[in-house]
Amino acid sequence: MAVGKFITVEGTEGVGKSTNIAFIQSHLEKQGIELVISREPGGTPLAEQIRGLLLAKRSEPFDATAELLMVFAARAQHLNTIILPALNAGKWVLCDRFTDATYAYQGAGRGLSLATIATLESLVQGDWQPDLTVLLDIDVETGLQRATARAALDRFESEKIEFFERVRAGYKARLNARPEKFILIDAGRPLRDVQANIAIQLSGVLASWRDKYTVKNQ
Ligand code: Z5A
Repeated sequence: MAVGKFITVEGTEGVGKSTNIAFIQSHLEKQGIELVISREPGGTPLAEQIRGLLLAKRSEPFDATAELLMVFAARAQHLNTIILPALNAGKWVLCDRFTDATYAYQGAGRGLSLATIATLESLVQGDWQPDLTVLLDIDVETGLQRATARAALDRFESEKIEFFERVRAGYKARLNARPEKFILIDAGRPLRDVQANIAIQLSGVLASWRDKYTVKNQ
């Protein structure tokens, strides 16, 4: 049986990942693709507990290396108990954030060594990578306005604007290093335009994969 595809969705705060994951899910399911939706950090009960620790505001300063190790601990659990079994069963996995977020937040945002991140990535994933990453891009101020209007801010969302500028630049660096892996979407536009753009670009990628993926009842 063909293994499924692994698609990730990335971007800075308030960029509309949750909203557009629902749209991508509907787009893929209409093609008969069996899909697992998940997220990072999280995706399993244990990894969701780590997520809770990572996102909670606390008085004790959070050491950046401890944060990095917890992100990868959650990822190892998620990858080996949810993502890889689903892909090996021929399902596709659509995931809200993955390792590009670590390069952007812990690398560019916190200033941790990219070489250290690459070492942990290799430990957890080997050379395995997502098949496609949908990068939603928005200017930081607009994104933060959306996030603030939506709900109370968590520990990451409470960072200063300079942090999110570095994160955004970190994502752009990932895109520039491997553009063939990404779809870049201007997420600052009205939702209808954003989703029309996603549909066009995603359809192009699906067409290029057409003879290689598994659909229900095949
Ligand atoms: N993190 C990390 O540091 N390192 C890692 O390796 C990983 C993660 C994997 C939790 O992630 C945190 O973990 C994250 C980085 C860190 N930082 N934070 N915070 P998360 O992905 O769960 O958290 P999030 O960024 O807050 O994601 P979210 O909840 O999915 O929010 P969103 O992307 O902004 O999506 P949204 O809720 O769909 O959109 C926000 C609002 O904007 C909402 O009211 C929408 O209705 C609205 N919206 C969406 N699109 C539009 C358009 N086009 N126009 C107008 N309004 C819109």
